[in-house]
Amino acid sequence: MSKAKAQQHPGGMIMRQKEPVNLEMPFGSLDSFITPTERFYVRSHFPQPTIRSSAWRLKVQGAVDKPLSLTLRQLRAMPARTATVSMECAGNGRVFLEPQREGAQWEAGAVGNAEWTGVPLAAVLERAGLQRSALEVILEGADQGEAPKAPSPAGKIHYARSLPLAKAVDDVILAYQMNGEDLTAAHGFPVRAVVPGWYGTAAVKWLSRLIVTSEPYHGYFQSIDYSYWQREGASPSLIPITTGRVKAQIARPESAEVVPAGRTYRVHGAAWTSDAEIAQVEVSTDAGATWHKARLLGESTRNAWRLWEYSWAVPSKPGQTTLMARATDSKNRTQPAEHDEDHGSYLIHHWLPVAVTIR
Ligand SMILES: Nc1nc2c(c(=O)[nH]1)N[C@H]1C(S)=C(S)[C@@H](COP(=O)(O)O)O[C@H]1N2
Ligand SMILES: [Mo]
Repeated sequence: MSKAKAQQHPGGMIMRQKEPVNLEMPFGSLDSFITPTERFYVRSHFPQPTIRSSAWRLKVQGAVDKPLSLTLRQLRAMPARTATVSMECAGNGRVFLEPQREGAQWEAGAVGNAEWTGVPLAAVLERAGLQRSALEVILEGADQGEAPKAPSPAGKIHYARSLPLAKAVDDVILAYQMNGEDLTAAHGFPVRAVVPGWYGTAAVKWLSRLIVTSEPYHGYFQSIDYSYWQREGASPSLIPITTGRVKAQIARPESAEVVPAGRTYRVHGAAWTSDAEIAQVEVSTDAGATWHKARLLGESTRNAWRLWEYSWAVPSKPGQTTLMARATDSKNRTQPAEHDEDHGSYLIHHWLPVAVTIR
């Protein structure tokens, strides 16, 4: 594992990249349903833009009757909604792939759960008046840079990502608060999108423009990057990463932890899925040979994670063993034993191993 290579950030976060700054939560430190903002992972592709709230505008353009240019004050004056929503980077867990893949070597901490407050995207679109041809809404961030992978467009591009209209008007929030405080610069000040049940890639930060299109959008961050192969019969088709996959992660014990022999150990972690409830979490303490039901904690909140625990009667005989967790949701979707190679270095939700020493 890349643990030794990774640097510790002053805030107790693991630094995956210095510029632009990319930070991972040490997942072993999970101890609350809501991830404190300073422990919420940061994933940024381009340098963080500096935005003065007085100068900021949200432009709404394209297939709308009335293009808008909203100030932050105008946006904040609209009826607000608050929702607790988990967000996972589609590359979370990449370090577990073999052979090793290009990209940030995330362990288990590119995921978090926060309370977001903002304006429903539907309300803003309604104010602009959608034209009948409207098909998708492109969310564009103020950050920009050169796209890293070929084929790439010439010059600098903004981070941008589209949503089908049905999702855009369903439950997407244009959030200006996270955990009851104004968004921090790293998490998208002054406004970001929150897209419940979808991977983080669609949750555009530093939102500056909404473009309603009548044609499908094939931007860099949903084609060259953040896409995967879906099999239609025998013919794979490249599609953008959208909805999250059911997944459980163990927070403790951590990889390489020494667990006391002959005692009870509280194995615990979190599990999440997309537009369904977590129905069950199981834990294996013998590398996937046998499974035991974990206890789900708290209440189920749609598109937020669910914490869980399992009391492990640790054998009295010293040795090595591997723990795994797997979740199943109310739509009967569960985690695969192996990573699906058609998903490349994304959508990593197979049974992740946690190797420990019993002593
Ligand atoms: N403008 C902009 N929005 C962005 C990104 C970005 O680089 N620029 N990264 C995306 C990705 S890949 C993820 S996983 C989430 C991470 O959000 P966070 O940094 O608040 O955790 O933001 C998304 N929104
Ligand atoms: Mo991401």
